[in-house]
Formats: sequence, structure tokens, C-alpha cells
Amino acid sequence: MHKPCVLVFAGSDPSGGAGIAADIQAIAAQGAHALPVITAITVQDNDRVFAVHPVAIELILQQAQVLADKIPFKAIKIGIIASKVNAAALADWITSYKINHPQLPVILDPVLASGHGDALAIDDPLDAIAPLLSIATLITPNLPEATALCPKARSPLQQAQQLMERGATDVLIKGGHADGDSVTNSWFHQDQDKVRHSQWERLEGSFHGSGCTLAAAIAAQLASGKSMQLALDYAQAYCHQALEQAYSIAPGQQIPQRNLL
Ligand code: PXL
Repeated sequence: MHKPCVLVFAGSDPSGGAGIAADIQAIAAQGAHALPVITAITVQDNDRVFAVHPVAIELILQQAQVLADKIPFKAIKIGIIASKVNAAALADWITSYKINHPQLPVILDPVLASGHGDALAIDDPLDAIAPLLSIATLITPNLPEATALCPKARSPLQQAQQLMERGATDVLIKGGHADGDSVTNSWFHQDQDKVRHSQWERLEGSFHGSGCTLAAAIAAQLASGKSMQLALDYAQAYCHQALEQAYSIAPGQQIPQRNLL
């Protein structure tokens, strides 16, 4: 049996809720295989982040290169990179790799802070994302991230357009931070004027690593050969189920049940 691979660049979260642990589980649950390259070690529990230590960029890129030399991965997923210089160097590496793999989807979860607003980068978080915006195929900001990334935009459509002007073909703006009984995610595609909304029942409580789960599941679905539309549909349905079945490890944020029951 063969499984499609996803090259993942993400931070480690020792609570096991977010970051690379979340990505590995979400990718496995789609029937794909994660190639996890750790970009930063964080010190955190299921609620708060106490420290972030970026991994040396040489070590990140050596791992990526060894994998790239042998394993034909079908998507790249990027979580926190945690520093400006590392983000710039990783963007360069991915740009070079894509010369021979122009169709390779690159999914960027533009994490600017933890759910509690704690820093997940040693530099200004916008600086630690900026170089990656132009190499991403799909960007998956939540509402505060979309606002911070595109401060001059006056609507989600303008935010998506500004992000796509930098090179992405697709933007999924996640509506979890809005009010109301339901959560609406909005998918914008470069060649279509129409937005595609998907609505999900708002679940009680707060979750640790929901964004990682969704972006990793999308990457795995794309790696498995799904169209963007199907990948988004499957991954959002999967993520919603994982949140419905979320479990507790301590007071505070719950952990998505990524290995669905
Ligand atoms: O969910 C965003 C995120 C990504 N990566 C790491 C994290 C978090 C949130 O806490 O810890 C490592």
C-alpha cells in the first residue's frame, strides 16, 4: 500500500494539542503520511504559551532536503516558523523546490498568536509570516489574522484579494471568531468572483489546535489528489467532527479528537 506524503513545517507543542502533533494526527486520519519537520520548540500547556525557541534554520532545511531528495511529497503544510530569518530562508527553499514541482500545493496557516493571544514567534508575528505569504497556494487565516495581515482591506473579499495578489490562488477565511450560533468559513478562489461559504454549528467551549487540524487535513486531502473544493469540504467536515468529539486533559481548552471515534 502506498500513502501520499505531506511535508509539514510546524512547531512542537508539548501539550500535544496543537502544532506538529495535531498535524501528524490530522494527516494520518485522512489516510496520508506526514513528514514532520519541527521549526520551533514551544513551552506551553493546553492554554498558555511560556516560551518559543526557533530551531536553527540549517537543521530545518537539512531535514527538508533529505526528505525532498528521496520522497515525492504531494503537499507542503506550514504552521509556525517563529522567526523572520527562518521564514525568509524557508520561503527561498520552497521557491527553489517548486521550480521543478510547480503544481505542488503549499498550505499556509498564518498563525500570529495562540488562542489566548500569546506570542508564537520571537519577532513581530507579521514579519515572521510575511515571506511565506507569496509562496503559499492556500492561506487559511481566521478573522483576526485576516484583519492583521490586510489592515487596509475593508471586507473579507478585499482581504482575500490582497492575499491573492501576493500569489496565493485560494484563501479560506475562518469565521470562528465572529458572533452567532453558527460559524461561517469563506473560500475565495483567484479565478472565481463568487465566494463559497460553508456553515458549521458553533460548538461550546474553546479548542487547542483547531486551526492546525483543519489546515493539515486540507493539505492531506490535496496530497491525496482531491480538488481544492473537495479537499476543503472533506477537511472542514472532518475538523468539525474532531471538535464535536473533543476531549479534556485539564481545565481550559479542549483537544480535538483527531482520531475520530
Ligand atoms: O494553533 C496555532 C498553533 C500552531 N503551532 C503551535 C501552537 C499553536 C497554538 O498554540 O502551539 C506550535
